[in-house]
Amino acid sequence: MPSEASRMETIREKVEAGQRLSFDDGIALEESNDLFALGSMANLVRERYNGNFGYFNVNTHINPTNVCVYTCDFCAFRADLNDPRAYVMNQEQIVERARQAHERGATELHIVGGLHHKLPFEYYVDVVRWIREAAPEIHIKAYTAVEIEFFAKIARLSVEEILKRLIEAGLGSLPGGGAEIFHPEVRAEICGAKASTETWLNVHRTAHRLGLNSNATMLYGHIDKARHRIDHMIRLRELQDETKGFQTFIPLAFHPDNSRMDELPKPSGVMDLKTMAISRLMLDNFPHIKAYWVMLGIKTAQVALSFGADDIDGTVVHEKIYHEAGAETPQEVTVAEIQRLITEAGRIPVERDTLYHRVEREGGQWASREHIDVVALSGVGK
Ligand code: V47
Ligand code: SF4
Repeated sequence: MPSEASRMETIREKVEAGQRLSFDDGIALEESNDLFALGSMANLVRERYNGNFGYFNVNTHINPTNVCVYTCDFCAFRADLNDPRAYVMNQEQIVERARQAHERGATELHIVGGLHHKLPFEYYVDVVRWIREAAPEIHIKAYTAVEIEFFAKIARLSVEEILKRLIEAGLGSLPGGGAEIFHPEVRAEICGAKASTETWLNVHRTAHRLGLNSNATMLYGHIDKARHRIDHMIRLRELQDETKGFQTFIPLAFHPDNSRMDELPKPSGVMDLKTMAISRLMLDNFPHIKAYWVMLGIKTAQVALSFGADDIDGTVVHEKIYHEAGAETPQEVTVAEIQRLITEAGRIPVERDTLYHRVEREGGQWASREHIDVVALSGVGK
């Protein structure tokens, strides 16, 4: 059995040569506590793809309803139909939120919610249409693969038909939620009832075929083990080889408060940075890795810019899913604050839109300019 040092040296040689890392390499990275080695290798790949840029965007969240037929063990956001916390946003509230976002100069609305027992599919189409009509220039990144598959069930339509209806209403891309952990040992345990791994991957495959880009997430730091996380990344990497439709991978740190797993501790700072670095190293065909400051905390997200991450998400506003689960981060950070955090981390802040076009602002107006080119992905990591 080679020593840890020699296993890490072999991996470093592969990373420097742009070669793909195997499942066993991933496990070796997970077993290493050499945070500097992990960080420096991840940084190499990060700079190869994204140079010294640190991306952010100006966005707002909408969670149209918290009522959910599913009962994922980690979720503190969901409510039963008759729960006093239960809500469904109406047209006026959605339109008001879109107007506020427009006034703040947001380029993106991020929409994720519960799967309501009684609302028809038409409601979810209307949400997209209301926003499109109220704020036509804002990109609508809406509905996880779990929601898409639920719509297909309630509307008795195929996933492709659902996506086409939403695109027609104004959908611009899919967020990465609902992936959790793909490995059946964990998925069955924490969220067995909702869309299976195969369904999640197939929704994204279909979305990519229809021309939508999407993101992917992984919920870590609960009952997951190293082998589950590496398996998760490899499944995503394989789909990305096939479609090239993923933009960003977002490792989501588990927040236990108010969930049915509240006896578990939060993932540590070391785990957060290791997971970020390993994601960058394993997902060699993903252009971007996001350090989502809302769940990581602003300080860790800033440090993560040297551990493989090139993006820290947006100004956010109105985040509910993590704040219900005990996130102590603020509800919003200003553009000036985000720019300062990125600059202080030694990176060049670049405002991007959802599809990674550079955003330029003049007075109260903004415009998306050229696509920010990352190194051509073809051939890297093969
Ligand atoms: O799938 C729920 C997670 C996800 C908890 O695409 C929790 O840019 C931690 O889709 N602790 C939904 N995580 C959020 C989502 C997302 C988030 C950020 C960026 C993007 C993007 C998409 O939230 C769920 C689940 O994995 N989640 N509860 C919790 N207690
Ligand atoms: Fe429902 Fe999503 Fe919460 Fe699961 S994570 S219970 S699907 S809202």
